[in-house]
Amino acid sequence: MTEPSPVRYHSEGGIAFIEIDNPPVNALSAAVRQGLSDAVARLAGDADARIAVLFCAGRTFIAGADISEFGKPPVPPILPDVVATLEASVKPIVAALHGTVLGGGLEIALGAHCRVAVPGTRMGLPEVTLGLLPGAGGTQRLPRAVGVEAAIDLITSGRQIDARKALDLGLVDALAEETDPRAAGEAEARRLLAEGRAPRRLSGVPAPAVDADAVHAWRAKVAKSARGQIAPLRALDTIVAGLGLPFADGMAQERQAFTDLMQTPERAALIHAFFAERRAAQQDDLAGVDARPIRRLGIVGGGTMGQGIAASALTAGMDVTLVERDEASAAKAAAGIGKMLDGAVKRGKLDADTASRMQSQVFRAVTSYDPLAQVDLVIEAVFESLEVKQEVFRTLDRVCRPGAVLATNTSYLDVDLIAGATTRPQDVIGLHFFSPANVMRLLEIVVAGKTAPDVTATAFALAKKMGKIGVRSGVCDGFIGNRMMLAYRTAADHLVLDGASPYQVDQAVVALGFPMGPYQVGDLAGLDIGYATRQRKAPTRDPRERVPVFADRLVESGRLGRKTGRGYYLYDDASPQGRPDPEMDGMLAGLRTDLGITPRDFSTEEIQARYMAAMVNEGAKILDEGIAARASDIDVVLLHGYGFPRWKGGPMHWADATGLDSIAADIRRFAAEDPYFWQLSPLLARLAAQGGTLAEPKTGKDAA
Ligand code: 3H9
Repeated sequence: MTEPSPVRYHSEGGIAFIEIDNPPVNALSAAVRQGLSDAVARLAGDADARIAVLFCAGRTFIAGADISEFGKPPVPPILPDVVATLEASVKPIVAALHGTVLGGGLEIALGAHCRVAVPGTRMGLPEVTLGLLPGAGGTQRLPRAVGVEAAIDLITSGRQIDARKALDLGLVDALAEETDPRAAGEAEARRLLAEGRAPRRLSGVPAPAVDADAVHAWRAKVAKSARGQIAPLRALDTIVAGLGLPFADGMAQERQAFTDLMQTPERAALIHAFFAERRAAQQDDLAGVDARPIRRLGIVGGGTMGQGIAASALTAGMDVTLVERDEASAAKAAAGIGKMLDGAVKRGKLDADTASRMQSQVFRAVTSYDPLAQVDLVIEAVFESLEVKQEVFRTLDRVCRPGAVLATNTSYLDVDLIAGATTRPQDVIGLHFFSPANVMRLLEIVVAGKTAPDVTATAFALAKKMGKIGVRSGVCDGFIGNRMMLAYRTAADHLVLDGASPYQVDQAVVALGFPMGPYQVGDLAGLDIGYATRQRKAPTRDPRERVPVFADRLVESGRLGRKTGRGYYLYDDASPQGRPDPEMDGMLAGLRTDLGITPRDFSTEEIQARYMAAMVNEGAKILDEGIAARASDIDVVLLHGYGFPRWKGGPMHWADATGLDSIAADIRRFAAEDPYFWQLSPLLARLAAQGGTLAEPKTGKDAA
């Protein structure tokens, strides 16, 4: 039996209605492409129809090509041909837009002869965010619709614009007042019929003139912001080259560029990241488990983290009660949250009235735990000490209603031990937000030994409600992200002990695509935090563990990082982002002499190999121990919490793409010098030997 087409055709009153119904986002699968071509052919022969309305069922107009088809052989009809067929129609076609009109969806709309958008429609060409460029005429038709500069801006940034902006640019012809796309399209079609308007084809519009200076400036700008990515520059070149060519030739070179980019590792990595983010929320063991209702949120602790969580929850429409220890701290927290909401207003994320209503009506800062008796979920965000947190949880256990979810925002501590302080460990879970919590999208959901399934489901529901990406982690020191960070930071410290300068390490890491190196991050966070942890762990430290004595010396001489104007770097008015300290080399040389270390030279490649190997090795251990359920979850954590370059897909994807055998060989080589730190993950060793991948590790049983 053949599947019904996802494209329906129906005509009445002189108008043909072409409706795409391909949930969830009307992506342009092979069946949709075929259905659209068939519909245009039918329109040509339909004696009753003089014009057509193209619209979509469900929550959005077409959100693009079907990404899941990428990397596979293309199935005809290919999208550029479908757009050409649509544009060639002798009867006008009105595209009626709603939801998010993206990528190939916008290219289809550009092939139509008129575009009308309902309120709330957003549109863009996000292909560069997937390592591609618009490959169905977007680089050729968009400049003809909106001009060269606006087209370069939209295509090389991949950003979305709203319908009002689209109207101003000339990307849409009209804004509808009604929200139903079919009705909006019909009204527009009737207007065009009354005017007797012929189809207006963008391919027939003369290409706008190119201003060489402006293009030069754009190139410099894109090269800077695209750092490490090839698609944005290729897109820019494709737009500009097309302007000097006949339309068909412009299309041919766009196709070539699209096909070239499709073969790149950046495209594979970016699409991996796209699906990894969505897969993180899929939890097979929670199928059919209902989340508990969460409307009212409690927060204990109004420091930077508590404030960020509060602002994020308020923006998500939740009612928030924040507990602080005294009036002054409560007032300070409230003021901090007010500032964050004002920032959201300035960035256009929130309107001013809503922000002020949130602060006066749905938010309260209190100094007693009693109001927490009303909340559905409470997040503890106090000082990172097990004793302090256990005390908070004993109080929450006394105060909160049965069934309330009790969450800790600890970033390292044992959630089982925190849950053990209550009489209801099944209600306790870790919710590790990242700072600033009102901006960072990552949320590690730490499921403890006794956490009930519906509590885990509630945590995922909360992440979704707050617009965050929840990633599940088991309990271990530092969970997924901080445990991995400790590993690669340690590898960096060993490099510095053995002869590299912190600046050389930072540069090598930035060259990999991270926004900052580990010592720049250290200066920003404050060097006293790591120092305190090292002091605490000193009595139980394994004697084989190498200590970054240089970091201790910095702190002991009062150099705590940016906040004191000196850390690894020097900070002053002339160099607010920091500049290398000329005394650093001398300090390190003296220290190596004291420790009896003969310094060695490390190349950039060697630094990068060690940094990445430490990260991958720890990730493989995390996967093997079941702390993370899948490699892609680890990638999402590093991409969204630790600045891992998105166009490399995350450390696990990077490792699979690089080859596990070469990484395992590197680790064995490093282990010859330091067998304690460089203990090869058994999973990595096995996969390397079998030619397997971390993305699909065979379990012990399968592998046998
Ligand atoms: C392109 O168009 C190339 C052309 O220029 C040239 C071609 C020749 N394909 O995000 P959500 C799935 S490149 C396949 O959770 P939201 C998604 O995986 C494309 N599947 O919802 C998820 O599945 P599941 C340019 C897709 O409401 C489900 O839909 N377009 C696609 O938060 C719901 O997605 C883009 O880059 C797709 N194109 O956000 C747009 N899109 O339920 C990419 C989504 O199994 N998409 N899915 O996990 C988006 O930005 C968001 O999905 C959107 C909805 C804003 C549309």
